[in-house]
Amino acid sequence: MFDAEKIQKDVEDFTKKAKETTSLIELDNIRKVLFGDKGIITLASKMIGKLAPEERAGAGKVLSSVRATFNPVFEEVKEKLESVELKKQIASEKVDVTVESGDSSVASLSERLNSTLGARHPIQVLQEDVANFFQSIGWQIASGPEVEAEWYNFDALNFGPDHPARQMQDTFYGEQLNTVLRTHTSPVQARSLIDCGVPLYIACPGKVFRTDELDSTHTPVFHQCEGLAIDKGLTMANLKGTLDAFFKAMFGDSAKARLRPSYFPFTEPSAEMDVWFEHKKGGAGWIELGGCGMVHPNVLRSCGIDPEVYSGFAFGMGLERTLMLRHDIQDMHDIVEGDIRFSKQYGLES
Ligand code: FA5
Repeated sequence: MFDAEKIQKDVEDFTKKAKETTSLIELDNIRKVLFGDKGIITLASKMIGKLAPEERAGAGKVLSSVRATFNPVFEEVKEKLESVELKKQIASEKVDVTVESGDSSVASLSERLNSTLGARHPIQVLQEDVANFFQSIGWQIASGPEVEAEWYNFDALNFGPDHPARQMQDTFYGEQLNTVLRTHTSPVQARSLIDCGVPLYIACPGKVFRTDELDSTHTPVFHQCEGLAIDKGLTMANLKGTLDAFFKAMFGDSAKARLRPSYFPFTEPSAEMDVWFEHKKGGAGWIELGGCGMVHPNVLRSCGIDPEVYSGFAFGMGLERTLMLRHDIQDMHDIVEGDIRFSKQYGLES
């Protein structure tokens, strides 16, 4: 039954309660008692259709009038309470940068700032581990530009203009003539030989780009580390020994290197390099990590070095794949998506 008097009385009572409340939650509960799915006004509105036609207009007016009583009060109180809540929140998040630190631990700093500390990305940490190893054996760390001249990325490395090997690495070409996003870290070999001359021992970790789709083992933007050693009398045995020592530093004492014949325009002979290492979950085996070889005499000549006097070796490996092996990561997406929870598994520093 549509009881206009009772509806008006109820709405008056709840409007009074709304005026008096100091809580947004309670205010919303009051609204629900009137306008929720089974609220007084909602049920009354549904009843109108069942009234005799001559009663409907009157009932409609009653409902409009009680809405006009309640709604402005509700909006006004809501605005007032929201502004109070906001002020409280701002006050609670205020950081007093002048407060002296009683405890220098990272956790308490994080608590005081009321925020979450980040973590370094494991690829960044791996690049530093790799650089530290090569510095520890007396090599220097070199770098080069990511937007690279085609000459350094290909020509200086013995890829002729129509050499089919240019298609081996799917290249992003720059808008500026003869520029590319470097497809590997090998152009740093040529830059360093020209800039520094010989003898030269360098490692070059850095970002590289290829038109590969992102999937569980590929990403279009990834990292490599190049190694280059040029001196008098260097041989494949020096390459093998360097890789053995490097893999032990990266994967533990039982790790070792294996070379399998391959082809790169800038090395002759060339090899794929595999690492033997023990998996964290148990078991051990060979896994391919990158390419290597003795630097091609044409590369030395391009850089003004006499290949009759100097020889040397170079290698390049993918750091994302190295990280996947080292930490048993199954999917490349985890490395590139930038989710802080992924980086945090490796701690704040490692
Ligand atoms: C090269 O890039 C040569 N510059 C390596 C080299 C250096 C050979 C010096 C000889 C002397 P390759 O195209 O195979 O080689 O790439 C090397 C490594 O990069 C691969 O083994 C793999 O670990 C990694 N890699 C290649 N493409 C991708 C990709 N799309 N995503 C992630 N890692 C990749």
